[in-house]
Amino acid sequence: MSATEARSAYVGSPVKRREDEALLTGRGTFVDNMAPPGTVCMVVVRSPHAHARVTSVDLAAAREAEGVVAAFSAADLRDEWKAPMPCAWPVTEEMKSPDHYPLTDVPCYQGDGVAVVLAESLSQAQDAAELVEVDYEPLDVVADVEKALDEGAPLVHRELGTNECYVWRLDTDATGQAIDDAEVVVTRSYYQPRLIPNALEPRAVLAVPGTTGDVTLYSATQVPHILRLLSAACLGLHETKLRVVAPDVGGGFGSKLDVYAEEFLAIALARRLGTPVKWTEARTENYLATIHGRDVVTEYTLGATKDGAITHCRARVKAAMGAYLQLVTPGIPLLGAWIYAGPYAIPNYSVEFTGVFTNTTPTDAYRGAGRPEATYVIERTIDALADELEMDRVELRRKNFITEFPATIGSGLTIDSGDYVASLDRLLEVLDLDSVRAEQAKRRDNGTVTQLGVGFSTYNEMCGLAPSRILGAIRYAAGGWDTATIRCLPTGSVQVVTGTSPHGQGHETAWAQIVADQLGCDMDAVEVLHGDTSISSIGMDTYGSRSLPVGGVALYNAAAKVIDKARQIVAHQLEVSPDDLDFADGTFTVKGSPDKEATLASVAFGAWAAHDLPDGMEPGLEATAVYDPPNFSWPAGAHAAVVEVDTETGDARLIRYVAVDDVGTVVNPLIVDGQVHGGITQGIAAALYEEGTYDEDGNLQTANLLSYLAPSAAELPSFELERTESPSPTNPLGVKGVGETGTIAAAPAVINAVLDALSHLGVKDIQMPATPERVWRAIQEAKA
Ligand code: MCN
Repeated sequence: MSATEARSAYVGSPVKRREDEALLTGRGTFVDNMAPPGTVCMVVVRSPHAHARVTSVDLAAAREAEGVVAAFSAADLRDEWKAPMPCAWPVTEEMKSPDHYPLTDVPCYQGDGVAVVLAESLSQAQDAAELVEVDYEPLDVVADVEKALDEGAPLVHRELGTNECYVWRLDTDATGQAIDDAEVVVTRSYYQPRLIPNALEPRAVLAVPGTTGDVTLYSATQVPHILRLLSAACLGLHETKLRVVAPDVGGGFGSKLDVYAEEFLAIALARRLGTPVKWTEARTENYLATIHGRDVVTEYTLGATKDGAITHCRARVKAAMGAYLQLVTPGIPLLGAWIYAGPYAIPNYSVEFTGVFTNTTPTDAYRGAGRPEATYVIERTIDALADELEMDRVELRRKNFITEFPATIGSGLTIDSGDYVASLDRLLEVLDLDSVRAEQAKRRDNGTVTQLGVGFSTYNEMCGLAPSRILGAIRYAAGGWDTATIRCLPTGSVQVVTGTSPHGQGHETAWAQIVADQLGCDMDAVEVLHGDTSISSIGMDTYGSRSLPVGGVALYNAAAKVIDKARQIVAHQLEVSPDDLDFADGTFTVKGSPDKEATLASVAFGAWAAHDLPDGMEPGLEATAVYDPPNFSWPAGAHAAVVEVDTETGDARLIRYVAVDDVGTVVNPLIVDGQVHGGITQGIAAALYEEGTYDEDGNLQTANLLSYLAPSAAELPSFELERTESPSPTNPLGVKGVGETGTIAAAPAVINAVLDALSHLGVKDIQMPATPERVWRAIQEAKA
């Protein structure tokens, strides 16, 4: 065992999350619970119109109301903004990007902010906001992603002259020759509806002004580092004058990977008024003014030989941007752009994305971001191709799997490792497909009202965002590295500072597992600090299932540096060569003289006291590592859903869900299971329940939890989870990300199962979510 190899006492063990006791006993620290003296509450007055020109804002009555401290219109605050709200991913040079400010006098979606009111209490601010009189001149609206591209459609931003934001292509078959030559071609169109993230804790911000023009911003954010950088730029502040703290954050699922108007407003107004300013989102505001996901139309084609070798895939994607470009809006569809061939060896590859403005809430990252969109169309179309070829759906998948790794795929990237056949085999074993098919056949023969269906989804994905040079090549403004510092304190305790920013993923536990194994100490001795830019001053935060494959590897490398420095110190003190030292379980021993030893804790004390260090060595036992991954992380797996469909009412119920995932080496199986549970649930939600809809006037029809059906545990069976393990050769931990796998895989498995249950009735397509009404209509149409 080399000095830096983990001894695997904690890594791989289902250690309970150290975060949970405080959270489960109500002792978490959430932004809305904070109330420094003098805090005033902010309420944003939002446009009821999806598109309008504000002709006047009368704040007089609001300003007179009890408890009101101040009220401002967009015009009042214009000088606060030194730059528009940022979009960090201009995906093409020609991309159209409208100016976007925290308040506007031309609201472009329902919920766009037009004024703010600040009062001593929240209820006073809410009451006063009702007194703000805004006159609107309504403008024409387009809320539908396809209609927005029609000739003569209303323009979301007249000054841009078009609703087309960008067109982006990746084409290895520009002539379409492979499709022309294919013996069998299947083309299908799909709409993947708008999804509205529902974090347990809504967004919340508290800006506290300091005495030197500085501000501390507490925010329920996934990205304190990015938030500090971009707020400073937008407000014209030195970055050093802004401290951003993400305390306990109750989930985000991508929606808090953003910088929002309310964050900029709170900072600007705290500075202006000299008092802390707090804003907490109401649930309906969450629906209106926090980013949404998906809203994508895709035409997808597979070309194959008659015996089922897939030769070509082609995707034409129209993706709604909503009314503005938030932090990474235009790049989200592209996050799937390299995996439209899925886990299959398809040589010819062609994808084209059109970003489209509509008068709707901006879209951005929502769990899976771009990859669920790709997996859905591939896995639906694979089933259609199998039917066309009269081949078994599972066997068509198996026949086309990539089997040799590393594998350079049609889109040009290289998948580091995997064993897709192993995951599928294990799935079939756990599922016991023969008995499911036997029960299905029995019900079909009997004409039972409740029919049975089984659906598959074999997927791979790219996460672990990301190699910086690739991000640069695709025009993303930042890098994809991350950082960690490990500080051995003189008492033998260990402080870890990470650039990641957990908001439900359990990094405090998993990071302590990794470090304790490497340094050979007790997990309880390891403290993990994060989410405060004054403690962790640089970092790239948490999203894109990157924290373990990037931040966790930085941690591993920092621990290796600490051990190296300690080795130099021990070698000096024991008067041996560093190469003569072994390190295991936190102790250095001299090869051949096991009685000569030094513990890492004693070295930490010696390095702190600094009485006897090698010449020129700095005191202290501490190291920082910055890790830029050489490749993405490539998890994969095979999922199956079994559903019962009531053919009279259209009610589709999931009765089994089996998932076999391969996320490389697993640090904490308990956390990984939890991540997969949550991810699958969000995929099932898209398949059967959730859909954000607008009417033609751009009114959000699903603006609360009564009309937007987020499922609970009661709607779901117990998931049957299994794993195969293909360690990643690109990082020393062998890990791949897991945060999004379930969401990426689940939706097509469920819809394929619903269609399988009804295939004997002639039903070939049902749009997500497969609500009872949609299923019932599909059955009636097939009968007609
Ligand atoms: N892990 C592990 N072994 C692996 C892979 C991961 O033990 N081989 C553990 C990690 O140590 C970490 C957790 O699983 O504790 C997730 O790791 P990773 O896949 O690196 O993902 P991130 O930590 O970067 O989290 C982001 C990811 C994303 S993109 C979304 S969206 C999402 C998700 O995590 N949002 C979540 N999971 C969420 N979970 C909660 N509770 N709340 C959210 O908002």
